[in-house]
Amino acid sequence: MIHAALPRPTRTTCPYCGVGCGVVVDPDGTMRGDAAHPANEGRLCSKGSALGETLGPRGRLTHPEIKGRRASWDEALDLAAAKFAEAIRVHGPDSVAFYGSGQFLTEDYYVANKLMKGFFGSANIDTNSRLCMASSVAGHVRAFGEDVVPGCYEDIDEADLVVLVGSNAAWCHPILFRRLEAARKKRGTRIVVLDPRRTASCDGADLHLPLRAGSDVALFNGLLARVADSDALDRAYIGAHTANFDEALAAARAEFPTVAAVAAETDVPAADIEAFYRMFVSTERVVTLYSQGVNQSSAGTDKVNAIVNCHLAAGRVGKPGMGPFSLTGQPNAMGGREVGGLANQLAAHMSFASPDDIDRVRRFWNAPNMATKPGLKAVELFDAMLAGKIKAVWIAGTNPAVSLPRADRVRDALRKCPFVVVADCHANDTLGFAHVTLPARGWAEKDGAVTNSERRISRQRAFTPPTGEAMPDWWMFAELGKRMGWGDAFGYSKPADVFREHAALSAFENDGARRFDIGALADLTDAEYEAMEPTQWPARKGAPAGGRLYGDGLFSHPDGRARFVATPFRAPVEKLDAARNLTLNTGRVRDQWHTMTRTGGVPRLSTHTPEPYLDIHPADAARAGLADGEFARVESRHGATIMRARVAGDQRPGEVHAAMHWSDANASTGPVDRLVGAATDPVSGQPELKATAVMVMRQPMAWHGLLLRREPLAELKSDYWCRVAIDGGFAYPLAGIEPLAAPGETPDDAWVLNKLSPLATPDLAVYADPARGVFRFASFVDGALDACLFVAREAASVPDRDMMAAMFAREPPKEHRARLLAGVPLDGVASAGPTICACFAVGRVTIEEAIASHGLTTAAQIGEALKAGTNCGSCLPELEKILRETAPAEHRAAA
Ligand SMILES: Nc1nc2c(c(=O)[nH]1)N[C@H]1C(S)=C(S)[C@@H](COP(=O)(O)OP(=O)(O)OC[C@H]3O[C@@H](n4cnc5c(=O)[nH]c(N)nc54)[C@H](O)[C@@H]3O)O[C@H]1N2
Ligand SMILES: Nc1nc2c(c(=O)[nH]1)N[C@H]1C(S)=C(S)[C@@H](COP(=O)(O)OP(=O)(O)OC[C@H]3O[C@@H](n4cnc5c(=O)[nH]c(N)nc54)[C@H](O)[C@@H]3O)O[C@H]1N2
Ligand code: SF4
Ligand SMILES: [Mo]
Repeated sequence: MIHAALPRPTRTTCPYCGVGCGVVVDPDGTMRGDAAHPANEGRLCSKGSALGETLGPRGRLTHPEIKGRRASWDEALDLAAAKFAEAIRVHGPDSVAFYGSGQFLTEDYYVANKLMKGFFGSANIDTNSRLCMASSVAGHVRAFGEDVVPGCYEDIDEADLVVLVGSNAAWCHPILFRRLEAARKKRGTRIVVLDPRRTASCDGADLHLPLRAGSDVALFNGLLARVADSDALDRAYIGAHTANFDEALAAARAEFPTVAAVAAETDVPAADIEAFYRMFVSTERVVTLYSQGVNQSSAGTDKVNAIVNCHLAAGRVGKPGMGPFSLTGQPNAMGGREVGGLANQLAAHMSFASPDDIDRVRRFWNAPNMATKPGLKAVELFDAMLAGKIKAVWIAGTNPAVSLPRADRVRDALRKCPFVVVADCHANDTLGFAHVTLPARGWAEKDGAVTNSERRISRQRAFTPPTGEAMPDWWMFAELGKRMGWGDAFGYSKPADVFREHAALSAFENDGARRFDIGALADLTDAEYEAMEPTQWPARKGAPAGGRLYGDGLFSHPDGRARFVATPFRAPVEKLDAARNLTLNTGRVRDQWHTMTRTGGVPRLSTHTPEPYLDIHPADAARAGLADGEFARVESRHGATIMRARVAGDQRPGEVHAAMHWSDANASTGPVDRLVGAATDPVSGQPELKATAVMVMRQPMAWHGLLLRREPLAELKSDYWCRVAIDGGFAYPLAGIEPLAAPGETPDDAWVLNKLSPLATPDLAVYADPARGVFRFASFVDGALDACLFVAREAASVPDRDMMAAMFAREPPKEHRARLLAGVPLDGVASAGPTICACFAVGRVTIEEAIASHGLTTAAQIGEALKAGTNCGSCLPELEKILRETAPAEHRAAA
């Protein structure tokens, strides 16, 4: 455990999802939810609870490097300044770019945006928010005239119906989902989930519509027509506060005159659609929560507007318990939008579409080279790089070699770029393409501000000394600016300096036209900034801060009216054909964060979903001849990989799903984005990450294996491998396509060892049964187990991973080698099965045994018996599911 360097508890904010939970770090390093933070009132989810285990030196970058050689900060930054200056001088400002992140703090983001747009003279700064929030931003601007989320978290507490669209909040926004569950208990809030997959968020929902990928617009167009035909239609509101209703309704009706037409497009039974429409129409307090199933689509902006249209038609925006509510992904996705950190935004909710706005920002910054037009959006940016048009790029806080679609093409682009700077805390796949690498301070080391999904600004506060020579991103960008000759504009000495300027810009010549106004924070003293409590915007000088927006029906468009937008239905861009007959959907698992640079090494977060699975419906699996646990070769137009199949009815037939988390650093599968297509939404530029046409074939394997080691390996000579963090080391499930020996020959242990060669130790115990093709090795250092390897022709002859991991954790002495090689558990070691409760490390087998032996029937009883589910509650949906699945038949019939 890392000890905090401060004598008092530090109040900070969780660096993962957009819920934005407050965290308290005690001087002894223990962490707990901040009871005084309005987002979480003391709770943390499984990832938040394991934050302490993500800290430490493993994998951290400690000093700047130039082409792999250690360099000083001065040397590295001078080189970067010279290269950016030269590119701008020779090729113009649009030949350089920044690619940043919603995991920047607001101060990092502000300085980067100011440098690019005000001083370089280009708007080529884009961020991973293009892959995340861009469609919501564009939808808000179209409908409201400004990128504003009207509601607050209290609306979830006060709603009678919550519609989750393309959101697996149970796993991705767990603490908010807890609030929804609490509302359900308290006021009977009903829940409808619209998601092609049956996810953990469906457990306990009143209705799940497993709609065809990409068909949301059809469903909401149908709903608009239904609202128009019902008492829910608010004619007075539409007349007083909106425009374009008739056009939008006519377009919706023309395409989807009947529920049957909607059913045909969405592939959901008409009766279920009817049920959803009835609930929506008859419930005034409706919140529609949406996330990446909406945004990451070639029709993402239309999906947002189709949803907003329905809320506007019923006059349900910005009022208690009602409204469209876009959930932000990253901890500071919202802060990035405040500073205007996307290529098509200006700053502080101002727009390139307005010459007055451009001039206003120019004057405020005293900018010598103000950009006057939008820059390249992420997918276009990397295309331009591949075309040789980008001469220098600075990448920070994101891992595009893994997270951008068509990842191989992105890697080609990076290879082609003459000068690449990567600033990161950890080694990652993108780092391999850098000419200059810069060590960034991480969460525990860094001060600044983040804004969550409900517009609440919270302080992130440092509580440990920096690792090595690591520095914060705002400092790096400011140093770059200074070295390029703009010392006055970038003379910040601390985050508070940057924050005050950001707040002042938000209020600059802002007569109320821009709802984003935090002028009340522009004069904070350093001490006040240090002590700042979570503050919801707007926070205008002299006015009370926070609350809902647009409840008065006055929107940000110049005429004060919201806009209905006609949203003709468009299907996903990649079409299926005879070969590529399945749609690949991608997303997240409960306990991993993005490309796993932070969560991937934590045992407690690795057992819930240990491997990069391909989820597939039994009917599609049968067609491919695939059984559960076997391997599948998955091919798209952009790439191919081999994954382990997980066959389950949670998938829609015709659609498969894989997680976005794994990379070359931790699995042979590499990033799923190698397969994913890059069709973009025409308005937002957000890529369609959830609908790529793929073919899936069974991949026979000639052998299977399992390797356990104390230290991780960079690479393994095995057609399939992945790294699973376990207590005391790492486990690697393995499989190979080539037989262990040539036809007619018998394999031997030397061959096996030579091929995989991961056990370099003289003290080796070997068990070999060449005839059966079974080989087992255990290597010892100082008389204790250091590594072991099991290889066999048949998967069934490889011992169980969880059981072996439990054994490995005990560091068994050499006396036990016979049992080890036999794969027989040591006394008292049993597999607990996949981890369900990450907080108390309780496995599924343990839970099932407790249910059976004590006759448990509720999650609360499981909590009493095993503590499972009693801390963060992230696993409660899964506990309920296990209870249902293990309930005696007569109970199930009654339920
Ligand atoms: N555990 C965990 N939590 C996270 C993150 C993480 O890495 N790990 N990342 C954070 C970030 S940055 C983000 S952006 C959020 C994302 O949070 P979510 O958006 O909830 O997560 P995803 O799994 O990407 O996608 C959500 C759902 O969209 C569904 N979907 C796919 N296509 C469609 C469609 O056409 N229509 C509809 N209606 N649904 C569809 C998928 O099946 C999936 O269940 O999570 C945040 N929280
Ligand atoms: N197929 C598919 N692809 C997707 C998605 C999907 O659903 N499907 N989701 C998309 C979405 S919504 C998102 S948000 C992206 C996320 O994708 P990425 O942003 O690429 O993922 P991360 O792993 O969070 O990368 C963050 C990097 O920043 C580093 N880092 C952390 N803190 C700091 C800091 O303060 N400063 C610096 N300089 N570095 C830091 C981390 O070590 C890590 O290497 O992926 C997108 N890609
Ligand atoms: S819900 Fe979990 S991941 Fe999200 S901010 Fe809260 S503790 Fe962090
Ligand atoms: Mo995201």
